[in-house]
Amino acid sequence: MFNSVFFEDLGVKYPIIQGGMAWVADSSLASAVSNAGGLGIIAAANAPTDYIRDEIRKAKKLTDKPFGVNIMLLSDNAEEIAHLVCEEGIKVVTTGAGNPGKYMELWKSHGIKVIPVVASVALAKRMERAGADAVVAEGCESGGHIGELTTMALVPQVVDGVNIPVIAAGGIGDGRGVAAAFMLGVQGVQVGTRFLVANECTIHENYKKKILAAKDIDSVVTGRPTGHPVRVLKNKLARQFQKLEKEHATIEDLEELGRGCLQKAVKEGDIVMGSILAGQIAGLVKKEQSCKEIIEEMFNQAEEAIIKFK
Ligand code: TUI
Repeated sequence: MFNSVFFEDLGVKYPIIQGGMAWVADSSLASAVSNAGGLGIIAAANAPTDYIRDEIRKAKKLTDKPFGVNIMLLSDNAEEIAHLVCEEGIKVVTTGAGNPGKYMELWKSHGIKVIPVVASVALAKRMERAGADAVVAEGCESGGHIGELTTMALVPQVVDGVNIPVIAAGGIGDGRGVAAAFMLGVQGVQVGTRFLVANECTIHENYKKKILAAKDIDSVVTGRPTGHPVRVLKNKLARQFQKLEKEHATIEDLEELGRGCLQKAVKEGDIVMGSILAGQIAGLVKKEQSCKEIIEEMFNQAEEAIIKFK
């Protein structure tokens, strides 16, 4: 039912992209998603270039299906990663937290499909003009760095604003969300939070437990004063951020507090003083499953949701 020419051309069975979650989306998760018929993504985040090269090479051994790399444009080594994906013959690049316009020609000349993640119609249009193959329209229900608009408001406006395929992201955690997104006119969905608890996701057990225990109102946005709003689950660190922000702390102090906090949560399982990036849909995520089970369940449920209205 959810046939998408864009994903078929990529050789991807289900129109689903796994979110490029910083320090989470490694070769294990990306290859499992790709093997399950979705499009797995390795997140470059602000990791060292050599580490990302190793992850790409590991993923190539773990899957013969296409997978992509997400480039976080605020990273100091974004330019190096932009060249690395060309050297490694990566087929799909997604980008986040900025405008990838300056790399577009390079990637197109290497036959890479470019899918920028956007949070506004204006950037979607700019990306289309620059040669993007599709865009992910990401609402502020998402975890991590976010824009201003909700998925429900952003996605149909981006669909109307561009002629390239649009993929919806933000707040999609089960088949009902997939079905709803397709009603808005998209060709696919991007899912992050649900994959945090996938069996093949290598994050610390404490992080997974925190997601599984989350309620609807357990996420909060910090970082607005720095110009980089980030959605995280509430904990002591998030409360300290909110306190400093209320006191109009300097950007340096806020950045100092946040340094290394994501890795603290992901690797060490520090869920008190680590950053637990997650979307608002965390409250819906109640069980650990394989990527195959997650994807098949989502699309079966989406079909059922739509059949109900026929
Ligand atoms: O990028 C993401 N999600 C992320 S990146 C990240 S690492 C990070 N940590 C702390 C601060 C900043 C980054 C964690 N999660 N999602 C895609 C996304 N892109 N959401 C919003 C945007 C975005 C926002 C503004 C894209 C472009 C933009 O403006 C660019 C322009 O020139 O208009």
